[in-house]
Amino acid sequence: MPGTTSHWLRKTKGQLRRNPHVYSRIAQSEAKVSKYAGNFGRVLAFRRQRRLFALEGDEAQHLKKLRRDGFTLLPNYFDTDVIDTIRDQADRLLRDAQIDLSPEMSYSVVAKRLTSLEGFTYRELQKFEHHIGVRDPLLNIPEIVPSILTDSLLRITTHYLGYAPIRADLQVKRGFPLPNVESSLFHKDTHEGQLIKFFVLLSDVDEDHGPLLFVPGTHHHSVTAWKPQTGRDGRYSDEEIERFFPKETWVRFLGRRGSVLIADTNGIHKGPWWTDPENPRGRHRDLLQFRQSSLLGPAGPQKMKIRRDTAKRMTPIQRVVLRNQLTRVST
Ligand SMILES: O=C(O)CCC(=O)C(=O)O
Repeated sequence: MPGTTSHWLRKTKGQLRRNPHVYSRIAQSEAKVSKYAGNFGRVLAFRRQRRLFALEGDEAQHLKKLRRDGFTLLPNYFDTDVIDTIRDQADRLLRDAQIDLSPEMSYSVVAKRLTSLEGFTYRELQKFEHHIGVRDPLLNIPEIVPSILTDSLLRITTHYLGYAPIRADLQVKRGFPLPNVESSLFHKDTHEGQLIKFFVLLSDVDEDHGPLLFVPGTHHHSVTAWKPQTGRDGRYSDEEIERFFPKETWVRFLGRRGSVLIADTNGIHKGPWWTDPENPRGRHRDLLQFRQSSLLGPAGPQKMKIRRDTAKRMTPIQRVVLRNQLTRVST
């Protein structure tokens, strides 16, 4: 019975998970299987496209750092004018409650506190929801495609994976200063497949305004990276991480809007992290996130809606990365 087998497998993995020496081997093998068995055709196709994806300028250095440390920072990468245009549109859509209702953007639904976020006003959501996202961001904020999905960022991320993703998705999200729960507690996204994300700050972020924190080197599935043990909710406490990775080594993604972080979030991370949610000085944190992964993910092959005219103007690199990821819509 397939259900029983997968339950048994999950249980066994859960038990092995307590042994970092064994589990780091399992996680490393899963990453290789995901790349070379699951995506071999894509790996070969990407190798044939080396010319199109040839790295330029300092992209090779970013890729090297990303492979070594699991993250790389590009401060003040985008003009604030471009970012403000996108952020203003996002603000309008969010305040109009035009929000993404998928499970990934509805923590209250995943935690079974609610059946849906549908029907809530912005003011209501702001009081209880950890973060909310804009509905169909590529369709509703079409500037994102030419302005943010730059060939340069896509070259770095696609080289990191080694193939065009099975799934790519984009979120424009607002995190509210609420007690640190859900993704504001340390976690790994998954280790059963490969993934790479880039994050663009849409609002200025300092220590008090919900930075993302990343623990360098934890994406390699080394024995040490598997030493911290999670609680029942699959999240790690700060104290548990600190036992193995001193606080001073944690990287905080701070900076001006337009700054970019590229990170392999199979490494340990959390965000938005609030030093004092009671005293947020009235601010939320706005972030754009683009993910490329080797997995379909729990939601299955959900496609992003995009206007036909935006899709027509995509660059050859965008076409490769976003192949099979889009539903074209006439407006
Ligand atoms: O919103 C953030 O700062 C990080 C979100 C996160 O944990 C993730 O993307 O996995």
